[in-house]
Amino acid sequence: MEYQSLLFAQENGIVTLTINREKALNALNKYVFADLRTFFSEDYKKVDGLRGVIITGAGEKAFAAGADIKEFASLDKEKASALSRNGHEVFFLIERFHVPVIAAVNGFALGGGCELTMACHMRIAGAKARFGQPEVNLGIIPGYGGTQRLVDLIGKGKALELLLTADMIKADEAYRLGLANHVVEQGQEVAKAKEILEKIATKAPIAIAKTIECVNAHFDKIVDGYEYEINAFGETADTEDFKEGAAAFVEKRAADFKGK
Ligand code: DAK
Repeated sequence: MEYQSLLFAQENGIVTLTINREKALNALNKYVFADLRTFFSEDYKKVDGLRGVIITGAGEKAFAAGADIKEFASLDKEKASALSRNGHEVFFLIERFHVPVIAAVNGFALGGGCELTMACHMRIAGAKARFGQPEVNLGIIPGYGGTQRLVDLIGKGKALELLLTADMIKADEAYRLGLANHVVEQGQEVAKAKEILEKIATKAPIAIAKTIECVNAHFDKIVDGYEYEINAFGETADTEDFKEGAAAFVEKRAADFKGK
């Protein structure tokens, strides 16, 4: 698959998307958003046996140092809101994706870059990763879900501190706060993400997809997450994979899940 601002690679059902704007520290411009939308709404269907996606940044310095400041500097209110809505739609596609998406954070993840990591299901931080929401330095607020997902991930008090001070935090602090799932040696972020995705790939695909849906339901202000889980549980119990999983347990062998 060919993209303007993303590099695409796949191996054993695991896709790696690399934001490829190294000279601009992988700042998220309209092409990055368009490419992410294309992959997460359409192109993923072309990947045989897709079991996980990794998003990372090109080079050694940045995951993504924000939305592209040069692109949004001259927007009026309507255009800015439209752009924000577009970003939200793309990030919801990622957050609601049916297979796990992991951000391999290889450097700066600031503003829109930090928001992108938070739309992913997990974050693996390299030792040089830096997270922050510096929007108030520019006279704006986060426009791609940062005021919401940061609170969900680290709690109101710490989220407000980061959002209001615009402080950048290091990988260890992100781990301590629960923003990063793991901190690894610099350069090992993608490898760690692959290790996690390969483990998940041995589980039943429908159960994985339903688990993601249920956890997202917890944060949905309209949906009752408990009701959602009750229904989703019924659906997983009605799959061939559940029969296979139970049989494999009794027969003391590894399950061979088919995603049915
Ligand atoms: N956008 C565009 N270019 C960027 C960029 C960004 N966010 N960040 C870095 N670059 C470019 C720099 O301009 C520079 O380009 P040249 O001058 O070489 O052409 C190149 O990347 C290298 O950057 P530096 O020379 O600054 O590198 P340093 O190592 O000295 O510093 C840094 C690294 C990450 C500390 C620094 O680059 C920095 O402070 N970058 C900006 C961080 C930041 O404030 N990011 C934006 C956060 S606000 C919206 C929705 C959402 C948002 C906005 C609007 N709407 C719906 C309208 C979200 C906004 C944000 O993300």
